[in-house]
Amino acid sequence: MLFTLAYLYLCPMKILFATNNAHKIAEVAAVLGEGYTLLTPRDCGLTEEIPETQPTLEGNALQKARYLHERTGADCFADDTGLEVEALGGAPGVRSARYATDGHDFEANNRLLLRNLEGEENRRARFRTVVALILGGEEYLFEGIVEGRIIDRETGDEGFGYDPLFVPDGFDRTFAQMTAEEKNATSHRGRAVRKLADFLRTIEK
Ligand code: ITT
Repeated sequence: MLFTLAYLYLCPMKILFATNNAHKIAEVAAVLGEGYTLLTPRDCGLTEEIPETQPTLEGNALQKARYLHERTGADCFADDTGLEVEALGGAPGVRSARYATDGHDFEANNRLLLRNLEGEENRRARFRTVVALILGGEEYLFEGIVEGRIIDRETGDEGFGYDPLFVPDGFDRTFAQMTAEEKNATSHRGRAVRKLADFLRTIEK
């Protein structure tokens, strides 16, 4: 652990991402590109689930980033994402991971979403990502939104979570029918992380 922390300080292009979600790591690494190496909590010897108990995406993103920063002292960032469905008053929103169960059961979440939208004509929805960055002890937030609609059955095998049910505006395919590059080009996370990357580039100059 000491070696990892020392290594972090010596290599400024390495940055800690407060997630254990492998899909997110792959998406964010692709957007940040070769200039950055992402490290995860596991790389710092932290294997526990990082708490996210706040009532907002902003609160959870900050909570996750602070949790990691307090334990490592390193610059780091976290992302919290929610699917906000218009006809459900913005649900599942901040509860997207635990919509159907206590765990991250993607299939159960998707089934419950379809059940709750049965017979509903308004299928408008959006993904919203908030990225919280802690850099040099200062906190920064970046937001990314993609508007779209929920279709009536799961379609596609790529991505994760609600991707098989979400068709972004301007497309006739779900995120789960897109390559990682296509999803990143329009997605909530892609948009938020590009803002993060632009900010990091201005700081480096
Ligand atoms: P970490 O907290 O460890 O980063 P997580 O899976 O808990 O990972 P979030 O709290 O940010 O991630 O996301 C809540 C849920 O929203 C997640 O479990 C998925 O069901 C869904 N979700 C997040 N990003 C998504 C995406 O890009 N596509 C589809 N569903 C997504």
